[in-house]
Amino acid sequence: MIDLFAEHDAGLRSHTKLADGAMLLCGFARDLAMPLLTAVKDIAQAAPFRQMETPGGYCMSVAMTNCGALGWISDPRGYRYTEQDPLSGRPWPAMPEDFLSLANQAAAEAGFFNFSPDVCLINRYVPGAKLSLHQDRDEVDLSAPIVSVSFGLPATFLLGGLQRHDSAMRLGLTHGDVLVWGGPSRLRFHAVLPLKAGLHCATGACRINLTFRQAKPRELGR
Ligand code: MD3
Ligand code: FE
Repeated sequence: MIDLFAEHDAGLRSHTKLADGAMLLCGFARDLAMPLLTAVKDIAQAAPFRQMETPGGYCMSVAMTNCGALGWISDPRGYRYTEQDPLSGRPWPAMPEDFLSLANQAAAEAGFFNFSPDVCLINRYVPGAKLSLHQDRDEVDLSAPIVSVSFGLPATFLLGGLQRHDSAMRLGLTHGDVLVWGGPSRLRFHAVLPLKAGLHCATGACRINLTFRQAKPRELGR
């Protein structure tokens, strides 16, 4: 039988190079949404989403939690990675196998092999929540890429340059989209515009973003 949707489906999974080292994999994680979002629910039972305080004294509009050997946190003392969730004093929940393999496959698809993240930062956006223009530079080994997976409500993304005031490209991110950036794009500035209200069948009234990073230096011989 002829699959009338094959071409359409392939179109929804196209890969787009955004810049040197920056790749958009449209719909790459779509088929994994249900198991991954179920895992997010379990992680959030052990390590609840919370709005962190910035060193400048603001409360972040995005709610965050982590899984993996390390987790990213912000508090009045600064940004850093910790082995324990400061809310409970316990280690962050383990990173599920399907998180790891998705991140590794997406990185490989973009030309970064053997990506083995030790952190998955989980961001939850409700309407109005945003991330201001920033660089991801709290990681020791900047040679590893970052993989970002979007679920639920769509968001508008700004992809800037290596200088804060460089012009930025506007990008729509929808359910199942995966971004990989590394190499010469690893330190690009980026931002997420305030989320628009809506409902998505997979997440309800929010957007969930998984950001996979290698925060610690890789051990020799691994
Ligand atoms: C840079 N979170 O947590 S992808 C973060 O949507 C963060 O929640 C984003 O930025 C979010 O620090 C995840 C951000 C991103 C995407 C593509 C890029 C940054 C990029 C491409 C090149 C350079
Ligand atoms: Fe970032």
